[in-house]
Amino acid sequence: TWEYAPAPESRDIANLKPSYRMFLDGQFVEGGGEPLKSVNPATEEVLAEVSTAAPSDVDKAVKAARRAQDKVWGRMPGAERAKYIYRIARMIAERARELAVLESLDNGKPIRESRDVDVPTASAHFFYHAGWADKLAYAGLGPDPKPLGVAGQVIPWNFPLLMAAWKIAPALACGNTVVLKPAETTPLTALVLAEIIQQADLPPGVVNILPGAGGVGAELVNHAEVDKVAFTGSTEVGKLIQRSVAGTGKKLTLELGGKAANIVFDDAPLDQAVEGIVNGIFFNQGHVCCAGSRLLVQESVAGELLDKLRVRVATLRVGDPLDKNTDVGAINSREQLTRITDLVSAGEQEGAEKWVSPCPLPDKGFFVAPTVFSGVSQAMRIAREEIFGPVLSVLTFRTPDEAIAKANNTPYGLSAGIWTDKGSRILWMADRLRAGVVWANTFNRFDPTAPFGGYQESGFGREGGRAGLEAYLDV
Ligand code: TXE
Repeated sequence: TWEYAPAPESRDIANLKPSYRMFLDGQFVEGGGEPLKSVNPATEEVLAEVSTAAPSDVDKAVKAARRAQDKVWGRMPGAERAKYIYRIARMIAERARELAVLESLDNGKPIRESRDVDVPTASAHFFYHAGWADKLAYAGLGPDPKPLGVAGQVIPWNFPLLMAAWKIAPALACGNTVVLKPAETTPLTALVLAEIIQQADLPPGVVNILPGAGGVGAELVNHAEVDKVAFTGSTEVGKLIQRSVAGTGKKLTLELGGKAANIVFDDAPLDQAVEGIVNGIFFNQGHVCCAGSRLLVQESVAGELLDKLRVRVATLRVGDPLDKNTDVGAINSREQLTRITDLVSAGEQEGAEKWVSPCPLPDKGFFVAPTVFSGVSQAMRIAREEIFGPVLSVLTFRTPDEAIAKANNTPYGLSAGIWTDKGSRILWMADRLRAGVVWANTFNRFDPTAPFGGYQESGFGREGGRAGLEAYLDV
């Protein structure tokens, strides 16, 4: 047991307003849709009322983006665009504390993560792409690549500000304009980003941010004047979008779910591996598309590793996202909580052995204690389906070939991890793993210079790195 330290990060820092309006053609305006209430998942209290877009607002935003692309942004020299993008990057960094606290309030993630990962990485993404804006001739696509036009972008709730940065920064660097829809449960930091974009003096219409539920997303991706669709979210909705844009000539990139294998060999430094496993599945409450949700451990060290893992996981503190000592925050919504608990019940019914961290949980809010299932077989739902919560499924293997077969036995293919002392084995494994990202002796590392994206049902297209520019350019 332990005492919770009083939250040193006051929620006042978030500069929370009672209501937020959408950002359309350079102005904050009331949308024609039914306002939504953004809820703090750690307390279940309403944080703010947020205006949402009606279909006519989507149309206005796309038309504003079209005008801005044709007349201003698409004609501006790259070096000029870079100045605006650098300004956004700097302003995110200047307002880092405010953004971090607001993100933790709206999403439920621990302040340490929003402060050390989400916000700085969002800023880094703008810095990195600003550098590309005048160097697109070196993107590898030909000497004079052109922007695609208007990008319709739909993002999820697990990294609200960071996903907005991943989508907006490359689009702008390449000369496209943007209409972005944040997720309905986490619209607040995207709207502060809109404020930053307005204060950075971007020409009206270059970026438009329209909150709303899935219907607004559908309206946006199906708008005839959208040239490029970028989606991050569930595989189910990704497939829907893929069908709906088929035959339209729109370009599409999808970043969908995952069921990553984190593979530990008997020669791995086990204590270091334990830290990587914990980071792999409990970072951001497991609401991570590339989460290391399947631990594959070599049979000879499975017992020892599991003992160490349980001891470590039992020290994780679950609770107030604004407390700097918190390791695991709140589940983002009641719907997600239900999805997680349903899959945990399925794991029990299918006969896996469940171990739950004995940590105390707050009385209010949406929380799940870190859970580890051992004795998991490949056919079980907890080995096949994305749980998107702090729940780890442990399987074993004997040989590297068996590890590869089990790791690749999934319709997904976003990421994987390998823990071993042998460099040659890392390369041998990485070559055979069907995953867009393979981490070796580490996990969940993100950098704007590295392309990120999936194989198979995890989607297609890359975000970040030079490869990411392809999603927003044509020759
Ligand atoms: O996702 P949705 P949900 C997975 C994760 C989670 C499950 C469901 O397993 O448990 O998906 O989450 C918008 N046209 N991931 O229901 O619905 C929606 O408004 C256009 C993994 O929250 O896909 C939101 O902005 N847009 C994932 C966004 O899509 C539509 C992250 C994502 O919501 C739409 C999130 C439609 N028809 C969930 N319907 C990852 N890869 O990281 C909804 N949306």
